[in-house]
Amino acid sequence: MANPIALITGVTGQDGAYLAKFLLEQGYQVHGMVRRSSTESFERIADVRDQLHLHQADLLDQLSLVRLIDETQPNEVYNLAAQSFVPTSFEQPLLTGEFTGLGVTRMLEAIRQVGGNGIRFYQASSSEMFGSVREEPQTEATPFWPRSPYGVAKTYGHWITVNYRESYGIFACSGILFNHESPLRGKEFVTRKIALAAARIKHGLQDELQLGNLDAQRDWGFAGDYVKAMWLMLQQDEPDDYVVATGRKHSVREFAELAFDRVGLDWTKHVVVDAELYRPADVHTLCGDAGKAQRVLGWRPQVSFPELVALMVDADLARCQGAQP
Ligand code: NDP
Ligand code: GDR
Repeated sequence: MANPIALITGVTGQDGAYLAKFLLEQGYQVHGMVRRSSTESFERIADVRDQLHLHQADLLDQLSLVRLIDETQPNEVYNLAAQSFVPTSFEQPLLTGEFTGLGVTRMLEAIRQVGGNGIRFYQASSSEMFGSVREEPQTEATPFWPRSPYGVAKTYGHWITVNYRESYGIFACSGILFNHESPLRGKEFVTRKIALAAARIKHGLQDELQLGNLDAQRDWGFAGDYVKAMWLMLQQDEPDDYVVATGRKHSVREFAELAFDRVGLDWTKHVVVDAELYRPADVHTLCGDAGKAQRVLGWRPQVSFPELVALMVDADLARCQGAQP
């Protein structure tokens, strides 16, 4: 039998890189969608780039998506591309709505027009949809109350995925993933920001780390574990929606304490709270119940919170070796 074909949008991002590597290991022919840029952003996939088929297209351009599906004829589409940084969504709410919300409809329409019902579709939904949480822990049945333009756009993306499944019989799944991190996480997200700062301070490259809301709590897992859940969703007999989480929450303060401990420093001597980094409306606490993913998919997270912090700090310590101030 020919190798299955997967198409990943957002292949240059954190999850795209982990998923591409995982699918290559499973024997897939992997296609990645990249948008045109004056400088390439392929660092995260540099080690597998020669095994990937990269195509230019953009979530804003319907015709480019139709052409992409037509050219690649995928068995599975993983829609990971999005404007994914919550603070930017307050600065650019319309663009976020276009990429993160309407972009999902454009992908689904391209699949419907070109691929018929044979293509399996994964939508990268988010715990940010729970926002001002109605219950704890959050499950697939917990009502949404998003607290940012990003969360609102993801909620639209979630429901349009459900709607295309119900209306057109597309095998479409929505993975409601809680925060997941790794050494490949973007530097603006709080975990990577802390890990990198701890490493840089240890190496004498900086002295201070400015953070916003230290009391915010998140259910943080490892991205390498979470991409396996995406794939498992598309291997089932029926499409469905799943929460993917560890079931444990920790505060930003705890993350900072552990990260600085890892390099033998006292976090209170280096972290400074900057009110500018507070969000107009923040999500104060998130904690997911992945019981359904465990029961149906047989999925469980493998990396614990302390292991995740250590993994990230150690990677940044190695990157900082020999760096100039
Ligand atoms: P990243 O921000 O690391 O990656 C986002 C990707 O989307 C990049 O490859 C980016 O390309 C691409 N992209 C953005 N806009 C467009 C566009 N208009 N056309 C084509 N590509 C575009 O995100 P993550 O890997 O962390 O997350 C993957 C997905 O999962 C996102 O949708 C995110 O919202 C969602 N999610 C993430 C969670 C997490 O904790 N990481 C949790 C829940 C959901 P470029 O390199 O050119 O910028
Ligand atoms: P989040 O992740 O908004 O949950 O979205 P982020 O790491 O940006 O923030 C988590 C929490 O930390 C608080 N915080 C800070 N955040 C940042 N970025 N920088 C700071 O200096 C800082 N100080 C405190 C924030 O207020 C917030 O409460 C991520 C993204 O990956 C989304 O795409 C994804 O959908 C969700 O996770 C699940």
